[in-house]
Amino acid sequence: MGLPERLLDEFRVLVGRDHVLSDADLRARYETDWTGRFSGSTPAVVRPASTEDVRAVVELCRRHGTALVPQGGNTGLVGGSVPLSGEVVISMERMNDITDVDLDAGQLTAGAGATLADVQSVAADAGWRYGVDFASRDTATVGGMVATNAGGVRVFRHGSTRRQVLGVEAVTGAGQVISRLGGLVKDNTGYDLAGLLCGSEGTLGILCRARLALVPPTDSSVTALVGFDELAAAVAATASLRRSVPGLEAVEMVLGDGARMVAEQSGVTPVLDPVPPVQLVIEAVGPPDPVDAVASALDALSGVTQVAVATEVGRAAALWHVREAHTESIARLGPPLKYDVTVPMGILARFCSSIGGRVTQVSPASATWLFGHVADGNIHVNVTGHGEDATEVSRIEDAVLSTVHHAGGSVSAEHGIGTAKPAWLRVNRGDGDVRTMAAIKRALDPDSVCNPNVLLPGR
Ligand code: 2HG
Ligand code: ZN
Repeated sequence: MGLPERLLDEFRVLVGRDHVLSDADLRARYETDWTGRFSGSTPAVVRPASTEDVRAVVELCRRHGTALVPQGGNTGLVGGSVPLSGEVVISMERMNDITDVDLDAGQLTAGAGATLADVQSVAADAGWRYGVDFASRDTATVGGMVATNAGGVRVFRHGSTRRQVLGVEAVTGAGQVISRLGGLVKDNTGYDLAGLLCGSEGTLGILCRARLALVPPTDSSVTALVGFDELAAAVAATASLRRSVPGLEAVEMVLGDGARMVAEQSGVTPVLDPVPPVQLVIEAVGPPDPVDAVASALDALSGVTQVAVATEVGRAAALWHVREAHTESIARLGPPLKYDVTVPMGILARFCSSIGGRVTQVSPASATWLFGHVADGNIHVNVTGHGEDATEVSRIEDAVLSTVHHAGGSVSAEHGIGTAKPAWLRVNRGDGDVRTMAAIKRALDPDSVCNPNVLLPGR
């Protein structure tokens, strides 16, 4: 693999000797994703401290024909931020400042290496709130969130990351610095480059900073865990809650076998016991205080078998546990296969009740776990206990993703395409879309320096 010593020296001159990690021990944590499924090796991890450092690193890589993989918190789930083909890792962890907090506009500027939790906490200190939230908040970083257009549990209310991003500073693969961090809410001066970089998975350039819009703070909140016997009743309840609870912020779904697995793996007793076949975790916020609206909305639902309600933070976290602990609990069963799909709402219940059976037809020993953002139609299909041979894995993938595609769904709702699913991009998006994406890639990254093996490999 190795890089010429001369190139390593040039990196050292650019970012400082301590920030070019070439020892195996130091590189290791950047080489494998946290699920353990995607693992590669890198000749060096380069850790820039500024946009100018990033520009210089990109230029150097262009000159030497060296590919870069950008990495933040390494919480991605589709192998998009680990060096699977010997790329140099450009780690954004040092660029973690949060600056220019504007109390009047409700905006801040976050470095690519700032964590979601840091953004949330600075926003709260400023009397505002960040509209995106998900379980890996302590590790996931702004660069990765923009690169994957990260979603999470509040998308139906506040939109995904793209909706929060008012501008970016980034270095394209062609070495151009794009910088528009003024936070103008209305700005129709040409192409929306920030919007283009959202969801580009590091293939067009390296994100350095983002100007983020904040949402109003809350003064009250209520969380409910609601049990159902039937999936269809839970899906119908989701629609009904969206219509009737103005402050609704989250409606998440877990199933009975997943809830039991979480209890077993985490050692935490289920809140709803006996565990119902389907549970919704609901959160609504005020002002105005949402308690009465949620209580009367719950009363009006059909098919509810159990309810637990919390208005106090600690108890609310206990209600969320069954949902939030899914990813980590599944990981304890061994590296899972992950499919992150959206299906049209009209077939969501049918999809959830049939997809496990389709998977076991092609992989009899496997278990399928379903959970996710029911209000968006976004279900996380995780498979464990499957055989690892390539034919079985591809049959499982086919069983899940072709069902989704034929149902008019998306093969990647929020995690991206990464190195895991490029073959499905053409199937799901069609030739015209993929050729247009490839043309954009060639224009912004003509030497294929930025994540060349992700999303559009070989373009
Ligand atoms: C979530 O919603 C994340 O918790 C992770 O998107 C989903 O582990 C997964 O498959
Ligand atoms: Zn999710």
